[in-house]
Amino acid sequence: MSRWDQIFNSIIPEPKARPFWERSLYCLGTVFLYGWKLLRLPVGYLPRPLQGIVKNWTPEMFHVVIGSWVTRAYIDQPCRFEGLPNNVLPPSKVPARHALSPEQIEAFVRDGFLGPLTACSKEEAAALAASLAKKRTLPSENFGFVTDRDLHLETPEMLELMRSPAILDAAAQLLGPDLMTWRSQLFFKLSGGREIQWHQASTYIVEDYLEPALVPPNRHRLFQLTVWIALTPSTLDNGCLEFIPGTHQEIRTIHFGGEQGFYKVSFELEYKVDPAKVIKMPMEPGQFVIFSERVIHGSGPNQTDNPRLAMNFRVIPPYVRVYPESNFHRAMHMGQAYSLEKWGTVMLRGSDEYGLNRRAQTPVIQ
Ligand SMILES: O=C(O)CCC(=O)C(=O)O
Repeated sequence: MSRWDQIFNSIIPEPKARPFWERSLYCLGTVFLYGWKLLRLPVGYLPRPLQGIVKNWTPEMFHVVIGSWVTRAYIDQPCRFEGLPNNVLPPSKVPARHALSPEQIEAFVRDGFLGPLTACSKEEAAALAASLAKKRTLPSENFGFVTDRDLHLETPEMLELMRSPAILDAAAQLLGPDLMTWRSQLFFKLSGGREIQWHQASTYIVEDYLEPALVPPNRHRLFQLTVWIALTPSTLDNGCLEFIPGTHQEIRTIHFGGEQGFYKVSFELEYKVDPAKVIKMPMEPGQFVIFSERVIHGSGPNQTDNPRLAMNFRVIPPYVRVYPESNFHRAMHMGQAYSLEKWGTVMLRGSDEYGLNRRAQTPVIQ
């Protein structure tokens, strides 16, 4: 990334409450960029980070930011849920022990999540938890700094679990037979660890408000699944995952500020939660849940003396482009920026007829 682009990248504001004068400047800038988009002026004249806004923000995204004088925004590129892809694998094509029942598939379409199911034994989960606990304290071989992101690219036993047939056969019945992963993350919530507030995502433009990490052919069809695996017991007291069923139908707005904060940024989802509708999902080590990242989800604080250790990974069909034309990805909520030089997707199941995405070159996974 050029120095010039870096400067523009750094002035894109992370979500938080701001004084009126600052919001006014950002509002004027946003009006300017929306005008550029409406007049269809060539984006090539703009610095690269600003090109991202003009190209990737939808009119609704501009309206909310400008109309609220930069106090609100969409949490991600707006979309509605139009159902599963056409090529999902029928249950008869996977071993009977991994076949989802019609009720399970219907529940996923209705609620946006499915689980818990079982991927591996408690002992296997505990062994992986122990090795990842060490690994996450060292600088990542791919990114060069300590991070919970994408450690599957350098941890064969993590990738082995991600390739477990129980997980991939279930995912294939919701997303189709050909599956790759583009990202993983550890969620190690230590004793006293904070809640993760309600959130949702779709193409992950929420991470830098410039470039979506994922570009599917149709944003409204399901094009990604999150698989979240418990590596230690995940309980009501230590902050198990929580979902609000049916909320994957649309992407909501946020307002900046708020008490809780979302990792290192500060916003609150504009959704009035009815506690009676919240589904809490305790899990045993080795169990997993599959969900659409669009369903509103979060987790409570860890009020126990033991850590709640978990990992997730994101699954896509190979027709979804990942980080197109980027060699750098900034996640403002993590306060981290990742060079994509050594990053790549990893095929998990089936084949890739499209060849749209770079494959990881890490020797460990060849
Ligand atoms: O592990 C958690 O508490 C939150 C996980 C999450 O938000 C996710 O997997 O998308």
